[in-house]
Amino acid sequence: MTSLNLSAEEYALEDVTEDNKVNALDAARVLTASANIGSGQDSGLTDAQFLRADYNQDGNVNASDASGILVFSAEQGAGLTENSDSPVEETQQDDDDFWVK
Ligand SMILES: [Ca+2]
Ligand SMILES: [Ca+2]
Repeated sequence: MTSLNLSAEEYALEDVTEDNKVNALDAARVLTASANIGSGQDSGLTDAQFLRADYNQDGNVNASDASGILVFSAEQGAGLTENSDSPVEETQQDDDDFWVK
C-alpha cells in the first residue's frame, strides 16, 4: 500500500465526494472515475478521494468499489451500521399515539 499523507481524515473512508455523507452519489462518483480510468483519462479524483474510492483497497478504482460503496451506503441508510445519523425519520407517529391511547 502507498502511504500518502492524508490530510482529510475528517471524512468517512467511503465518502468519496467529501460531503460528510456516504450515499449513492459516492458510488456514482466512483463509477465515473472508473469509466475515466478505463478510457485512459484522468480519474478526476484527488489522491485522498482516490484512496476513499478504492473501497476494497486493491489499488484500483473500478465497478467493484462502486458496488461496495453502494452496499455500504444502503446498510447505513437502513440503520445497520453504528454511525447512522440519517435525518430520515418518520414524523407521523404522534397522531398514531393519540388514537392508540
Ligand atoms: Ca459523499
Ligand atoms: Ca478497488
